[in-house]
Amino acid sequence: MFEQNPICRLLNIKYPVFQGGMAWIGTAELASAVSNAGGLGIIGAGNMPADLLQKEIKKAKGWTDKPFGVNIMLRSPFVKDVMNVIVEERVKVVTTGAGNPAEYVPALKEIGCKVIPVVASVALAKRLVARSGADAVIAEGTESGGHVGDITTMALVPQVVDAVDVPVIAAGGIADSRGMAAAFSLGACAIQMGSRFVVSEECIAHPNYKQFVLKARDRSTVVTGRSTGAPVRVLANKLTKEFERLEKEGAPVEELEKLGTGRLRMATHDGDVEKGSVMIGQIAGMLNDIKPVKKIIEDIVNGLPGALDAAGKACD
Ligand code: TUI
Repeated sequence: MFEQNPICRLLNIKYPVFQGGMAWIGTAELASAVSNAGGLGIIGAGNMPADLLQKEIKKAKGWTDKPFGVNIMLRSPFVKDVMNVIVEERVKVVTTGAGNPAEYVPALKEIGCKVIPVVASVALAKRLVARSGADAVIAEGTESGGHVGDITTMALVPQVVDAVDVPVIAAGGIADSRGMAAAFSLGACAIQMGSRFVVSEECIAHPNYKQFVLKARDRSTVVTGRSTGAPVRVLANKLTKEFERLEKEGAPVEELEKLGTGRLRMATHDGDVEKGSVMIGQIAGMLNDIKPVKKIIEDIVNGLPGALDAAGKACD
């Protein structure tokens, strides 16, 4: 299985399954578990200072001999130093998020790093492939958790597939074999999942965070921060109510940004799921159990032929 898959061949991995590079919880623990299970684990640099990221990379190197990646959050104040650490550590795969990584691509390609930006639009996908030489792109729909664009996975993936000549990884709203089969039907050749890995045994998120995700239903998430230019999908709670009230009142961007500062860590590490920012995708409503990473990946991959058959049966 997957011997000819372009992403497995490009990255030398067993299964075409990426773990989304989540800030604060996409740690070496989770990334190495995903890589050891045959997927691509990704350390989420988020707003992490470069020295801390370097420690995570070294930990991951100690825990897996398989390829793993780092996600660079382009809005981070430390992005330049983070880039230097990535070059120094000779990281094999970099994904980027929350912006346009064009200026950083040449330095990464120089060290032989595969560069795979997350895109939320066809225009950026085209630009990054044609002008910057991105090796693949992750087309991420608005179903995702955290920072989001506004096009759904269903509409975005086939349009990106048609627009570029590199492999496309589908992300947003995928958490089981049916989602993987759908992504393949849309022309993607790999998937990226974040939410599913949050409720894994290896994810270091506080137990309150995981339980809040397990309780979520289909309509439990909201997107806040559209007015600040940084829309973020999170589980509705006291924080989002306060945010929405201020947004409606037309509060200045600085006030809204101040309200959001430090809130992700408050949820992921302190376990305050009412005042913290509980980033998660719309598929959270389907997540009902905490499993080891290896089991998550194997269940999805083993269920894929059945899911593809089921789709075929609709044509009988
Ligand atoms: O990056 C993510 N998800 C994230 S980053 C994050 S940390 C954060 N916290 C508060 C505010 C902002 C970030 C939490 N979750 N996903 C990848 C992603 N990238 N989704 C959408 C985009 C994106 C959006 C616009 C990528 C490029 C883009 O282009 C802008 C441009 O310049 O054309």
